[in-house]
Amino acid sequence: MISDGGKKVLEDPNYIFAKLNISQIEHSYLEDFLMSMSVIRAAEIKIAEAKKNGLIKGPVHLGVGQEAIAVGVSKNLRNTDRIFGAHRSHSHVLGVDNDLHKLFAEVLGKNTGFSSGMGGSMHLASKSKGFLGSVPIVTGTVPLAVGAGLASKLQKSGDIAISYLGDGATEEGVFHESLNFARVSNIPILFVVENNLFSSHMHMSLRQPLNTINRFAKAHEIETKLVDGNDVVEIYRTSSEFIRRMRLKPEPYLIEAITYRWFGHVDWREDIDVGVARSKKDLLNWKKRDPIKRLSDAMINKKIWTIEKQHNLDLKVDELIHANWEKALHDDFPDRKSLLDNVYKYD
Ligand SMILES: Cc1ncc(C[n+]2csc(CCOP(=O)(O)OP(=O)(O)O)c2C)c(N)n1
Ligand SMILES: [Mg+2]
Repeated sequence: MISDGGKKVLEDPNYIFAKLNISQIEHSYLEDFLMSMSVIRAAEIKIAEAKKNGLIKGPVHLGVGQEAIAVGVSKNLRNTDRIFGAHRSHSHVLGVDNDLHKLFAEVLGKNTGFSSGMGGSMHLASKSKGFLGSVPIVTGTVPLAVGAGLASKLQKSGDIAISYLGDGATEEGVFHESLNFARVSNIPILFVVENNLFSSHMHMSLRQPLNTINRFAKAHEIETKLVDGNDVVEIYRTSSEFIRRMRLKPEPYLIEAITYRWFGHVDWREDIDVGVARSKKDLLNWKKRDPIKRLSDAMINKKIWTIEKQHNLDLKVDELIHANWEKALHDDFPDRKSLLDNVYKYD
């Protein structure tokens, strides 16, 4: 656990969060982080609104509040890396492929989507950018990512694998098998655990003796770091260092990023399926730890950003969302005859 003066820990909603340390990071990187997080946030809010209005048929798992993690990690990745997500993966795919039109088309079931409209929110893929897939089966992609990392090692390409997973996913047996195999085989894989403290409606405290999970990495002799998941710079720095080392010498690493989702487990309501140990007050406290505002504030404080620039960025994001949403809305649904295409096949 990371302590704050010995009193509060990161996973405590009352934690008095540290100011972002943005020194020694290129300004262009900081602006990129701000832009990417803002686009992901706005895209998910658009999806929430469309789900509420009945435009989206399938379930959507939104990661509003958790944007810093994928954005910080993705900055270190290249198209030939092998990235896997899960059921809450809009940020994971947008982190490496900012094609909003394809995401919107996919959740609307249109044939121009990331998965030709056949998968919806929980089956995203963008092979050309290295995002090899996301599926709703909790922990289902973790061993696949290990295998993909092993392939990179055998090919001596210097490419790595990324496995994004939640705290709940660490409670499946295959997660532990994956850690063990990755360790004994020295596989270049970075496990990125987004610990938002909930598995569906259940708080960590009802499922585990501790609210953090990095002890599982330590048990398998995997180097790990517990980070503030709402601090994009800390995530970038930590993943950057681990990934630099992995490319030189294949080895697994694990980042545990403590965060919180603003919406309920699924769909647009803040209060649905949130279960025990999530009060309005906790949510409000976590919103104060907004990763986007924290970065913007830190940049304004350092006089490398202004309120006006922030306003212009917000306008630009709104335009992007609007244009891509309208385009996706007008696209076609897949032809009925194509419904069995791509079943049991990945091009
Ligand atoms: C194997 C399996 N078991 C249960 C479920 C139902 N389920 C879907 S998401 C979820 C919670 C996962 O929690 P976590 O891994 O922490 O991810 P988060 O939703 O918090 O992002 C559960 C139990 C499932 N999809 N797959
Ligand atoms: Mg979780």
